[in-house]
Amino acid sequence: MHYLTAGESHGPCVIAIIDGVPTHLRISPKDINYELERRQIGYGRSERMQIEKDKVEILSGVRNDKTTGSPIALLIKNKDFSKSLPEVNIPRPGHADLAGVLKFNQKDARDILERASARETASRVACGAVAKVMLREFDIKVCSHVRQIGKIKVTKEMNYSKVNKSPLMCADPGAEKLMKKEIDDARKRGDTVGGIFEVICKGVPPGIGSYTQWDKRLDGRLAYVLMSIPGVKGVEIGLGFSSAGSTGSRVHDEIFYKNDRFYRKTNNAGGIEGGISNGEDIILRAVMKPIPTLGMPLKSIGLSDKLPKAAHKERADICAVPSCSVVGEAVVAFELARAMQEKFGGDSMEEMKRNHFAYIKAVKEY
Ligand code: EPS
Repeated sequence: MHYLTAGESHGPCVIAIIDGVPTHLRISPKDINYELERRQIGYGRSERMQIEKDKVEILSGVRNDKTTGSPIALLIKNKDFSKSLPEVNIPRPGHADLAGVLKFNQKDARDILERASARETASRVACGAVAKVMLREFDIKVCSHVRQIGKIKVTKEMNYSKVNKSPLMCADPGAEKLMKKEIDDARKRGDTVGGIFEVICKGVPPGIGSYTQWDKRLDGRLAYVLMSIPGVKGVEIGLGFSSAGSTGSRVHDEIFYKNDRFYRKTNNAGGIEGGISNGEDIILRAVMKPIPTLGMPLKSIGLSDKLPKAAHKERADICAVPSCSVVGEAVVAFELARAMQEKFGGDSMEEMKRNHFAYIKAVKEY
């Protein structure tokens, strides 16, 4: 299974093509629209989110609400479509503008930023929605929540099952209030804020991914897809960076056995050992940097005259961490579905489920 996306931020639409989805997966536009709508929530987004009301059109690969095995083409129209967009000649520090014009030999950074825009993540969420429906058939759930915005952190372990009701995807109402203030203050200063979100995968069987080759390691694959989201600058799994200051005896999760199942009382490994899922929840965290388009722009240089100028300024988000969290779920769900398909194979859902069932039985009888 893999996908490609196309489309620009202010072009007519964004598109995705998913190849390799098994037949007979029941999928409807409703499943995809639900996730698209979740991506559009968020305190701190720009007015653009009031304009767009993302809805998918399934153009191919699905008949009578079931996948046919053919490539699935998905289309989301942009309401804020414009044929005449102003040129951008002063690159924004932190954006793709400068590196992009140098790489592609462009004079107008508009040709860079229209595709580098995080608008593209709408297509990824559509693909992730298909993957989520597929994973559900194996009782696997992928969810997420926001742990930090600016300086404000969620410090306690919270019940994040109702996080969808929060405009910041935050499970801690006390922290959420302070996070909103952090965003409001940044807006007043002409500044932006970033944060940290956490993606959790529940119900993943042991044995997904492999240590046998570098590019088969599940931790590497999931970190890659998270790092591929615009603005993401770091990823950790389980205890992650804080394991550096600890010791082996405190970090590693001791092994127990009950009711035909190996299990752990801790999950510092974040559900992955040796590049393979170990049957515990997979826990990933990613850092999104503050948005680079600032109301009080940083110093830059004009592309044509090479003179010092304030960086380009336009309508932008103050904080997009909650949306990024939903995108994180999508890319993780897709990569996990891909790894599941590699493990269990199958051109139809029936075949894949048969193989999955037999494997789970063998693991229990081990
Ligand atoms: C983005 C800039 C803003 C965001 C956009 C990503 O768009 P605009 O330039 O039209 O105000 O709203 O995100 C989306 C459109 C979206 O759907 O998430 C950027 O420069 O990356």
